[in-house]
Amino acid sequence: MPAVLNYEPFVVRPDAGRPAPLSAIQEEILALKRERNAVILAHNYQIEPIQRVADFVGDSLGLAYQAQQTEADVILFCGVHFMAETAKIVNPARMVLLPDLNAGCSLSDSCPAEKLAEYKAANPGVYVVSYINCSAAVKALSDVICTSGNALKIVSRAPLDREILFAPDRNLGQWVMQKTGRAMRLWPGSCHAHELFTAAQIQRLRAEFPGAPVVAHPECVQAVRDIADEVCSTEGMVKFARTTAAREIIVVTECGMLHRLHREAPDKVFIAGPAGACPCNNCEFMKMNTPEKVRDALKNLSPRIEMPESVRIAALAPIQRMFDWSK
Ligand code: CIZ
Repeated sequence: MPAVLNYEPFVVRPDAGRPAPLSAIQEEILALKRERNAVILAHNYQIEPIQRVADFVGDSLGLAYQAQQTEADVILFCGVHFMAETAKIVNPARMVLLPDLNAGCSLSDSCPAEKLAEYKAANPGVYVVSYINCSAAVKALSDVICTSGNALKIVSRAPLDREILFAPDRNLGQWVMQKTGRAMRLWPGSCHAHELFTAAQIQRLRAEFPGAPVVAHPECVQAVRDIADEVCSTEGMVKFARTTAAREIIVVTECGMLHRLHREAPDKVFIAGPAGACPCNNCEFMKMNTPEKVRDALKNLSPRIEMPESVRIAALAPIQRMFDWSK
């Protein structure tokens, strides 16, 4: 294994002056947004041109709150399918659009609802804590939902007399067990993008940027989490970047996050964790949303997120419990 980097690192540096003017397509999106009385909610992992036209950029929890509270007629959700579904679950009166219905999630796919139903039937009494990265049908089978930002709090509040099944991310679940001391059964799922980070590559990057703290997402494998200076959700990363005395920060999560961090802490230097020989670890599902598809979704009011009302109502209960326990 080479002792030096085998790629040119992706680095976002402070830039002087004003941001570049909006492109024609971005202007078109903003005009359509007004015409449709739409709100654009974008996840931290979206590409920069989409983040720039969004009304709110955040993590799943922040986006779910925004979706619940909005009075706009249309929610244009720039993220992946389970996130747009969550918006529909919490605010069914709104039309929810997702620019590309194929924007899925490997974590969500690793836990099909039928398999979870079988598991529950074989293990009666198990208390199901599901990471928000799962389908509406899986949420409907869960007792409570959590995000990476509130997982420690949610698991700490789960009934002590029940055995917990944590689904679907085994890495996040393992981190929660380590931090809370609460034993849990872990569903064998993972995020294909976060599992690409390796401790060896992060160490090489650290040697290149001495003094830069490593901030890693809890969906990373334990070897990566173990060498990180901070393990936290994407919103935790924003807080860390704003408050750390360090000027350079190595960011070990999906690459879109660097754009959000750059806006929130413009005086800092952000270095992306690599995926193999690629300097930036992109989730191909998150990147399916493009400005063209965002514009077309607003123009055509399609593709829409719909689900049977029985599933929506069953999925709302564990989300509402998460909201209540997060206060
Ligand atoms: O919860 C989310 O939005 C994800 C996928 C990551 C994070 O930590 O914000």
